Amino acid sequence: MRQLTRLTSCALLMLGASLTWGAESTLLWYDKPATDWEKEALPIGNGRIGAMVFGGVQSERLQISEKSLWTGGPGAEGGYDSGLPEESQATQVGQAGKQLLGGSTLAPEPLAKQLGRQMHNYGDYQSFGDLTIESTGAEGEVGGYRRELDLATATARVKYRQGFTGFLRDYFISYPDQALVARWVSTNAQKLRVRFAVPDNRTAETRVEIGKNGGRLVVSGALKSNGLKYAVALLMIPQCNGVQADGDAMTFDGDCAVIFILTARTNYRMHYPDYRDAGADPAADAVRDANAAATRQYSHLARRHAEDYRPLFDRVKLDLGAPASKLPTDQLRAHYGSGEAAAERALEELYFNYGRYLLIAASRAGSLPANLQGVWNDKATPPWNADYHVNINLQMNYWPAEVANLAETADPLFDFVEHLVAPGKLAAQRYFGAPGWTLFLNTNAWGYVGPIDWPTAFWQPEAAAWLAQHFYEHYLFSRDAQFLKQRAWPVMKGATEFWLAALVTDPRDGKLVVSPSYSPEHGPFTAGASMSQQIVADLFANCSEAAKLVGDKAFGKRIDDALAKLDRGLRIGKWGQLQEWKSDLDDAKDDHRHVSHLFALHPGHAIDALKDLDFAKAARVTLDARGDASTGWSRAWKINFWARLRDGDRAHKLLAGLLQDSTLPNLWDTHPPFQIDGNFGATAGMIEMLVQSQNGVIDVLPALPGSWVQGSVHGIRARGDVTLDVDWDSCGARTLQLMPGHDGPLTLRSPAFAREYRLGSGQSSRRDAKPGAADGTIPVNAHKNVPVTIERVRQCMG
Ligand code: FUC
Repeated sequence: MRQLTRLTSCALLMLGASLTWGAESTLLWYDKPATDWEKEALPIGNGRIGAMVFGGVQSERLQISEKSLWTGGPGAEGGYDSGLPEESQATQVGQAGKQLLGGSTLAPEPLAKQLGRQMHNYGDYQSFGDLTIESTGAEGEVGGYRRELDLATATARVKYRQGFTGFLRDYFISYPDQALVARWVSTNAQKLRVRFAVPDNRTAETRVEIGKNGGRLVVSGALKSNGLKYAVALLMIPQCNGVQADGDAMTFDGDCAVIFILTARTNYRMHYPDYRDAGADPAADAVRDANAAATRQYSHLARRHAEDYRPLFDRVKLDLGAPASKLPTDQLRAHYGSGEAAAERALEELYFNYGRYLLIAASRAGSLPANLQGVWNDKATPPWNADYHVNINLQMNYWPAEVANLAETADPLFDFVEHLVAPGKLAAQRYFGAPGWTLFLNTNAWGYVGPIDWPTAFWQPEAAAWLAQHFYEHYLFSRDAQFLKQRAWPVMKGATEFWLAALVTDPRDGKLVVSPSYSPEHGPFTAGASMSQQIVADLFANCSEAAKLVGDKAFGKRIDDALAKLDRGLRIGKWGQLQEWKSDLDDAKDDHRHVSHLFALHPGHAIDALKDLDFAKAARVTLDARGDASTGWSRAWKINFWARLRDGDRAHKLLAGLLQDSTLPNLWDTHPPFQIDGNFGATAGMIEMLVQSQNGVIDVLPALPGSWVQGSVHGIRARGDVTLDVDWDSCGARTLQLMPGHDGPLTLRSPAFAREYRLGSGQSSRRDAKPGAADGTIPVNAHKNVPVTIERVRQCMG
């Protein structure tokens, strides 16, 4: 820990304001400290632990979160039932379903009264507390202030001068060491006081111990709500002597760098129904983590963090040709839309990189998935409990995972969904008398699977089917047969078993429909709303393919029989729109944010814009009617829709709207309030503009906007276990490189390769000219790990 000498720190600081650690496209920076948690503070995280860094001068605040610290659930006074009634509701659900068959509608309120349930001990995601470090050593004017979030190294930094003293502070949260690490360096003596404050909804005991290498502060206790135990351990390790205890705080007065290590643990376990790790002692666990981290020097901790993070982040690179901008990020964002192309491209690159950064920071193996706020929360009662909404939001969080080459970040989602199957089976039984599993609108850290009582949203039994899509998509991208058999298949089969039993025959046309069915947050209740049918069709189609792959013929036959009778939820209505309901009820003046009846376009793929021309046209009519302005996640979804419709300029217009109207100065998406799904949905949408692969063809630059005149993207994943690099100019794709992970045929497509292209494979630089198809389709016989290069022959005249 004693590596960084005064001299080095001095040298670093003398480089002053001109020192830039990262490229513009991977650097958020500001010229003043944050005062607003939601809009200004900067997020760092390792999936399980999150921190918001304010960058204060005299008083630094790091607000800490840990994914499993939830109130409610088992242990809460009055008990917990996962949202499930003791008595079966299957008869009532069946009757409501029958009532709707034939085309009637029902208002949501009476059904919510009958089938909805008040959330009981649902709980809220909690703040872990606030680390405050006061620095009183220096006096005089503050100058050269800069606060950064370096996405390339996942490190937040603060630097400034005060009087004649320079300060430099670094913060990162290490996944391999499960610890927040901070380093405070100054060119003169530092006088610091550090404490950790927890909210008052928990018991708290603070212990401060001073040892020969520094001080240790441990705060531990239990949530009053449910007895969940928590602990935070903070080590203060200066490179020289000088730590003292001061009540519940530690102080330091000395002339050297100071390292802080903060760890956090609870006794939560993601396991239905107990959700407790009986053997865990969070205080001992947090101290163990901290002591283990402290055996390494700061430079070693930083290297281990970089070695873990960089291989994930560096897999993808987007270059939109933006020169470096001189503007701080908040100004860059505020200027967006003023017509300065270079600055706009710069923000787009940065926003794209930020989405990938946020996913790595909010979702790593071994903890809960990214919730509505990722891993960051400063409130006791956050909006929507900072939970897992499963009628779009949780799914959207994971849209970039596969395409942005970050499949590992979906691990927590898979673990979480697998653990929902057990309570989800009870939900299927109690509400439908059906086998398999399901859940409704929302869930929490405690496996909540019942409906709530919010009339316009509570009924969403398609959630399990929608979540199952992520498992099959993971197989399509990875072609990992073991994952398919061992993890995807049980989840998919269970979700399918539920719908095989729960679908009913519609007397209007003899088709199988969902009833009661409720188009998300936008009813009325009907039989066979389009979204319900499209999600079930997507599940059945995936499950039918998977049945062949895992060799479950009997089940495959049952699915195929049902698929033949299933209403696919695709109809064109009287004003040319894609219908939201089976009856033509759509109002052309309606601008509701949910456009769930376009599920078949994205994230489903039943509508192929090049083949299903009528449905694609109807989807356009619907999107035009709904308009572009909306809440954050809704705009993000629309980027994906327009990309799938192959309209790059319109997709870009949506992205521009999101950046202008639904993005905060720290580049977080705002609904409002802050909701992280929009960041992830837009990142995925930008990739959909560049590469698509959902219909058996790897489509290169399917929705390139005119404003992305030239650029390149590296490391994008396509279905079939393929990694792609593309670069383009104003005439479209120029070179395409692909690295297949499996042997077998692939089909690529780009109009730039129409009629003639050059193809080379392996390490050879020879590229043979080939006659191409009129539509730019290219068949490739891929060999595992043998790169393929395709080049445009036609010269670009500008
Ligand atoms: C869905 C949306 C809301 C909000 C909530 C968290 O219910 O309809 O707009 O995003 O999730």
